[in-house]
Amino acid sequence: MYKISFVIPYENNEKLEKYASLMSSLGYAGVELGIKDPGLVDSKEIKEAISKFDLMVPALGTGRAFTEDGISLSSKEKRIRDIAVERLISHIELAKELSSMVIVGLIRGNVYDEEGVNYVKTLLREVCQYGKEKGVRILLEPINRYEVNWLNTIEDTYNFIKGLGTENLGLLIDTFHMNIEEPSIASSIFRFKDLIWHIHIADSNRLYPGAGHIDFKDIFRILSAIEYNGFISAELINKPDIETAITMTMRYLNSIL
Ligand code: LER
Ligand code: MN
Repeated sequence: MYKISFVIPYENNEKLEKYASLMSSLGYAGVELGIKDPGLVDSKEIKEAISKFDLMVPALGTGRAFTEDGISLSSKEKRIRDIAVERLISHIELAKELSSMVIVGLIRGNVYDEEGVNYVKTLLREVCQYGKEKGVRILLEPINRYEVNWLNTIEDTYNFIKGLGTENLGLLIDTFHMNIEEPSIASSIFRFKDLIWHIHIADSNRLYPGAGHIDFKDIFRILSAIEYNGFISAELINKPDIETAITMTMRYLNSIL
């Protein structure tokens, strides 16, 4: 039995409750939230909404700070790097309330030189230390080359994490990115299994699983072999609409699991 969740961009509780109600009726165990600025949301309200439907929040996504506000840990501007750290710290505060992990994906930013890499190393260590004090784990996500220019493969990201020497930083792997970057999805999962703490699924076209050509049966075979017991969270382009994406994802997973 896998714990399945679904990623939604958090806007307000009305929408959260609407989607959470559908998810819970379909057998989802969690809802993953993409939050631009946790300073602008009420953790109690979110907690109330998700507990009504008996859902967990396995992880909080932080990428909207990058895509919508241009904020990153690798920025040349100290002011922007400071804001990125502040955002991640406030995500950690919220994650503590919701018993979630915090995702570092696009918010790491692009790097063009050693200085950029060093900014991310130093700041990520600080953020992880803060997470450790709060009992919150952080996830670093390999993302494909068309969205960010480094840490594209699981191997590179794994080595980067090991090099940092942190205890509470693990891998979030995403089938959409793996389909582009990994030489073999199954062998990458197998090789780096000890740090895989969270999984995003989407098909090759970023639509719901079953809408493209990723071999999910093969992926689930390897997840079963490594006894993966974390969440599997669908992170999709929600077309034709979010209700259909939520429904079709579970329908497809039920048909192959
Ligand atoms: C974030 O989890 C991700 O996978 C990126 O593609 C952001 O869009
Ligand atoms: Mn992802």
